[in-house]
Amino acid sequence: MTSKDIQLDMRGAIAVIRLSRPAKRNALNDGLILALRKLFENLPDTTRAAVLAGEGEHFCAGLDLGELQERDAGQGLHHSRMWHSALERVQYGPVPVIAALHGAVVGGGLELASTCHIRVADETTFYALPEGSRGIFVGGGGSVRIPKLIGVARMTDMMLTGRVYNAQDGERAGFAQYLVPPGQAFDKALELAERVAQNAPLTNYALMHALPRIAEQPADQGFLTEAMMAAIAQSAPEAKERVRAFLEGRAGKVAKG
Ligand code: 1HE
Repeated sequence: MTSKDIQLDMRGAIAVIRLSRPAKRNALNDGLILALRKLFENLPDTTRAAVLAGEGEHFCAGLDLGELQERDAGQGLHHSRMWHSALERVQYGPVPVIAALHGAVVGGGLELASTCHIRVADETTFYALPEGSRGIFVGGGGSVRIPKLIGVARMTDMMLTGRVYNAQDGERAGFAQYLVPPGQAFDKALELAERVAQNAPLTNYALMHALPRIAEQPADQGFLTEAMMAAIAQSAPEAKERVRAFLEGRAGKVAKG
C-alpha cells in the first residue's frame, strides 16, 4: 500500500522517510500506518540507514482521533495489533532508523519515535501522552517501549497527570539522545545516519536485533547470545579488514567527544 501521506526519498544509501500530512499534524490514520509498514518492508536493498521526520510544524500528533470514534472493542484490538506489526517493521527492519523530532511528539507519535534506534530532537520538541486525558490507553507498543526510555514512573505520571516534557527535560529524561537548535534536527539526523551507514552491516544488525533481545533475557542467556553474536560479527571478512586497518595505522583512533 502506498500513501501520499508518507514520502520516501533516497539520498545515496540513506532512506529519508517523511510523514507528510501537515494539515492534520501528521496524525496517523490506518492508511498511513499500513503505508509505513509497506515502506519498511520494501526499502531498496542499497539502504544502509534511514531518517524518519515529519513535515510541517510538528513531528506527529499521534493517532488520528477521527478514526477512533468508529471502532468497537474487537476492532480496537485488531487496530492496536496492526500498529504493533507496523512499528515492529521499523524497530526490527533492515536498517537503523534515526528519528528527527520537532514540535509535537505525542501519543502514537511518541510511540513511533520510540521504535527508532536514535532520536534527535530540536528545541521546539515536546513530548506527551494525551491518551490519559482522552480516556484511552496507548496501543502502538508504547507501554513496552516508552518505559525502556524513561522508566515506568515517568510514563505513569505523564498519563495520569497529562504532564508535557519540553525538549530539554525530555532529553534529560531519556526521550532523545541529541538536542539541537530549532530547525536542525533533520540535518543532525542525516549526519548520524551517514555515519551509521559506514558501520559493518553485521554490527548494525547486532545492535538492532540482538541488543534489545539480550536486554530482555536473563543474564545467563544474555551472555550466551552476546557471545554468539560477537562470534558471528567478528568472523565476517569486513570485520577482519577493519581491525587490520587499525593495526596497520590506516583507520582512525577514538577521539575525545
Ligand atoms: C488531528 C490530530 C489528531 C491534530 N487526530 N486530527 N493525539 C492527541 O490527542 C493530540 C491532538 N492534537 C493536538 O493536541 C494538537 O493538534 C497539536 C499540539 C499536535 C498541534 O497543535 P496545532 O495548534 O499546531 O494544530 P491544531 O489546530 O490543533 O490541529 C490542526 C488540524 O489537525 C486540526 O484539524 P482542522 O481540520 O480543524 O484543521 C486538528 O483537528 C487536526 N489534528 N491532531 C486527528 N491526533 C495507537 S494508539 C495511539 C493513541 C494516541 O495517539 S492518542 C493521542 C492523540
